[in-house]
Amino acid sequence: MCVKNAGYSRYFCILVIMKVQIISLFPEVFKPLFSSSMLEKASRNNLVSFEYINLRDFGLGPRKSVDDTPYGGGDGMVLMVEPLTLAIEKARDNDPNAIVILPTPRGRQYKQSEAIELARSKGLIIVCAHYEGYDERVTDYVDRQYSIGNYVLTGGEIPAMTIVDSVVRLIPGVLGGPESAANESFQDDDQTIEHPHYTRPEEFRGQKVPEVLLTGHHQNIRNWREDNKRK
Ligand code: 6GU
Repeated sequence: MCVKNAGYSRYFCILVIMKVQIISLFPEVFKPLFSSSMLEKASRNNLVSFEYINLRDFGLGPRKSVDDTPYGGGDGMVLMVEPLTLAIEKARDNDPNAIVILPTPRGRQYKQSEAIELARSKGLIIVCAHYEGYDERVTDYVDRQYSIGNYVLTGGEIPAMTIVDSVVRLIPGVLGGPESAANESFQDDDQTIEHPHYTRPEEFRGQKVPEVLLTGHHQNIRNWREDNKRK
């Protein structure tokens, strides 16, 4: 990206690279998504890089254990604080200014406004917890905790993918045209949903494309699009 330096009539060109480090016991699940479509193109163009840290590498003892039974009793296993913290510290050593994110149903609701804010960062570290949960003491080593909705998933991988996708597409140069990111859903206030879209054919099984979109009348089309946002 090239920016004009205020006061000097010069342009400075900077390579915009966002480094995304994912801490997970299942790093392989990310590869199909991150090596397809928009995300693949973004990494090919050096707009983003993906790196994986396997939590197992920080497991304790000869069996590389990462979890243990919960204090106080109950079902399931809890990810131990030490392997999680060591993995986060390793990722922070690689990128000291990165924002550390823990996807968790206990976090605050993830919204487009957060995606916009995260897209300004040069580095993200996403910690995918699993099993019944994680030792709460790890939260001292993270900057943000986000939930992606009011339901429970088995692990942080799908929320991590959601966050990465929503952020990377906002990095300048990732989307098609200059207006793509500006016009779209949720842009202003986490509320507004973009208007519906149509392409060829004009008629499919009796369903017609709204007449106004075929007229070429730009003001009427703008009005129709404005009226057909979901608010
Ligand atoms: Cl971020 N994690 C898990 N495990 N479940 C969730 C979630 C996160 N957000 C909604 N449900």
